[in-house]
Amino acid sequence: MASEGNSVFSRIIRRELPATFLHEDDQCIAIEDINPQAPVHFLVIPKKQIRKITDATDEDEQLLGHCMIVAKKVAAQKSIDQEGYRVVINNGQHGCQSVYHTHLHVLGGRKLKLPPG
Ligand code: DGP
Repeated sequence: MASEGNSVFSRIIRRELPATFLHEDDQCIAIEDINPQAPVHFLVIPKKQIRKITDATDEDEQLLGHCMIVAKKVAAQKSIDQEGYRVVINNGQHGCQSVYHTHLHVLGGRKLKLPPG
C-alpha cells in the first residue's frame, strides 16, 4: 500500500524525503526520530494518513494494532525490551502533536520520567 497523504511522513513513505528506516511492510513503516528525546527514539507510522487518533475509526482497529506489534518487535531489535520503554501517541493541540499523521513514538534506552510534561 502506498501512502497518498500530504504529510511529511507520507513523503518519507514515498521516498520523497530521506529517513533512517528500521522496518517497512505493506501497512506501516518505522523510522528513527529526527529529534530524539532518548537514546532510542523511533516512530511507527501507518501508511494510511489518519490525521489524529481522534479521527481513527473501527476500520482502523487492525492497522493500529499492527503498529503496536511492530513497535514491540522493533524495540526488541533495538534491545530495549528487557529494561522497558514508553509508547506514546500525541493527539491534537493539547497533546503537542506537530505532525498530523498519526504515529507511535517509542522511547527507551534510559529511565524515563513521570509524569511526562
Ligand atoms: P508529534 O509531536 O507527536 O507530532 O511528533 C512528531 C515527531 O516527528 C517529532 O518527534 C519529530 C519527528 N519528525 C518530524 N519531522 C520529521 C522528519 O522529517 N523525519 C523524521 N525522521 N522525523 C521527523
